[in-house]
Amino acid sequence: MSQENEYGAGQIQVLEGLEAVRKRPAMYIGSTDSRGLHHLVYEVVDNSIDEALAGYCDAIEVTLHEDGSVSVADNGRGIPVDTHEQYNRPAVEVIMTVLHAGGKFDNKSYQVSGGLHGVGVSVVNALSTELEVEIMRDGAVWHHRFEKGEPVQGAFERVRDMEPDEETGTTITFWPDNEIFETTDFTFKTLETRLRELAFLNSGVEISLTDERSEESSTFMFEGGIREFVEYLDETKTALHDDIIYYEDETEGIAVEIAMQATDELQGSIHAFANNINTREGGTHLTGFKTALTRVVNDYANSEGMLSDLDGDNLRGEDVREGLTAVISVKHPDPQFEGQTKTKLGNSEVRGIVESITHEKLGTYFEENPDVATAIISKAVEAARARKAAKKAEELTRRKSALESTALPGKLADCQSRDPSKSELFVVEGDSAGGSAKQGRDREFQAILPIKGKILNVEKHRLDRILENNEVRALITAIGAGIGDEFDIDDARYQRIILMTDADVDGAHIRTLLLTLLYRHMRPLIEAGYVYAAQPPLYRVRYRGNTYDAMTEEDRDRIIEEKCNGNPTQVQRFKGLGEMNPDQLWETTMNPENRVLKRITVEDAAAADRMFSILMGDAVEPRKQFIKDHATDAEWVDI
Ligand code: 0RA
Repeated sequence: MSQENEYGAGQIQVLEGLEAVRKRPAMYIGSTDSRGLHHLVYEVVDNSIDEALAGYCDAIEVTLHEDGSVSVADNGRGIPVDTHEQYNRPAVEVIMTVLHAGGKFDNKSYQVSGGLHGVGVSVVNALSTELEVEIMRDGAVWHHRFEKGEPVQGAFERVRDMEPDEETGTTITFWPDNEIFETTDFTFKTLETRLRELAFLNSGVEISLTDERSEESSTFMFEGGIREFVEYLDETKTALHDDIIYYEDETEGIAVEIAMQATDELQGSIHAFANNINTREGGTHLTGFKTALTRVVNDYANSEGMLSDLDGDNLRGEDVREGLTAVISVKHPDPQFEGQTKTKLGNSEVRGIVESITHEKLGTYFEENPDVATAIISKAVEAARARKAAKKAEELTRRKSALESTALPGKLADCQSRDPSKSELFVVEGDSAGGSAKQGRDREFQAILPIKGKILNVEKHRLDRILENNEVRALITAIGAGIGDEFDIDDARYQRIILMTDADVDGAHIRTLLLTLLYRHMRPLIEAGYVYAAQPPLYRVRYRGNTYDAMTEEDRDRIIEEKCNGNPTQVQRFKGLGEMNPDQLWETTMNPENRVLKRITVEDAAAADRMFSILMGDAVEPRKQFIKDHATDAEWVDI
């Protein structure tokens, strides 16, 4: 084959590849909503993180520009600019246009790009109207430019010599294509959370984020790595020991790092990562850790005779993990991701490796720090006692409800449908709103459960106490899928659970209490996307026989301006759901044709855990601060 033919074939392959990405973007980046949009940034940052893991880069700067573009700059070696033999084009052009080309250039031991949706920067390029790259390497500054993934003819150039004191590196700037993405508006907080996490997971790398639109900025650099991650997660909690337990090891090219701390909380939170990817579905690293943790704690407790109160029983894993905050991070040369969302680590060898490292290092730690071991075990024994008491209480409730003619709570106005996929449960604050909702609903598929007053704060009580609360019990029975370890989502009687609370501070508080209960004890409902917040309007504007509902003050003002020429006939403010008559409630908030529901998602489990601990825990100052920080943007209902 002649040189020319080869070039032609390569060119065609590139164009076909880019076209495939633009035709089916979701296949490459998961989705084209806000989540997919933010993935573009993560994809580019992952390439810089790879440079850092290879030991050549220690600073990454992400900038959101006013014109909607984002740049990611690093001080790595710079993307190669020499001519790629096979393609007869600059290597940077190949990396930017050929799917999965990035990793093939360099034999890296761990590569994070190429992970979850890790498809390489070429995908970001294909999904951008424009992409510019500036490279400092081989003594010069180089530029190249692309449009919708295709190189702009003549745009590759050597701009100037590098100054003697200039650092090598790469800056990639891209403009996401608004014909592909539903939104191209980046959210500072979303990026900040992920970049902070990356900084924890890759100690010593400085990662900064600057938003030129709002002049917000953050810089993260953690010498202590995941130790500082645990400190951060436990910031508002009371720890049972000062030092963070930490160990690391490398076996057969697989690096394992674990940090943990026991707290007096009732909730534990273990966050497992593989090659910087949050493995929400767990996997072999998590299993190995849990197995060894339970064994080490029981071995120590037995040898010290600390389990005499448990009628000869051993501690269960869940007892030991109560109040435990842990971060597990493994880096693997060839990670296998499985599960529904590809966030479960599948490599079978990892289980034994994590298990034996934990067994050895944690065992030694306990021998050397008997005070810490004793604190952790006392807490676990307490948890085991409560677990046994809860079991008894639950059996009692079950027996009781079996005796009653109907197991469903009396306050529930159930729907007629028995098809969970069509059925909705409105959990409504207060009896008066509950009454309106019962009258206004479509009883075919909408059930109403009124909840009175503030429900129990489940963040502060164990399951035995939680089950004593009538409001909580009514909700559990109405949903019908059990609670805690016994929870089975297949038994859920509704696939939409809609929290309908007033649009005021009390309403937000009740919603948060309900969300805490769902998040802590029925989390699969949230993960399956079954949980929603209703969005009742705040204002009703009338003008010349028409009515318009507004969700916010800005909405109201816009309507007055645009629909009423600045002169509304009447503006009504709804103070609470109870003020709406049944028809209004149906029309504005319940009727599937008109209503706006907000699906509750758990974007980031670590952030959600922290949020619930802060919002529902004992420490007052951080809560005040949190609410002050988030009061205006209502985004915290999003978990
Ligand atoms: C391929 C090979 C080499 C570096 C890179 C790619 C690279 C890619 C990106 C993307 C963003 N920042 C980056 N930095 C480096 C290694 C080249 C060598 O051996 O010098």
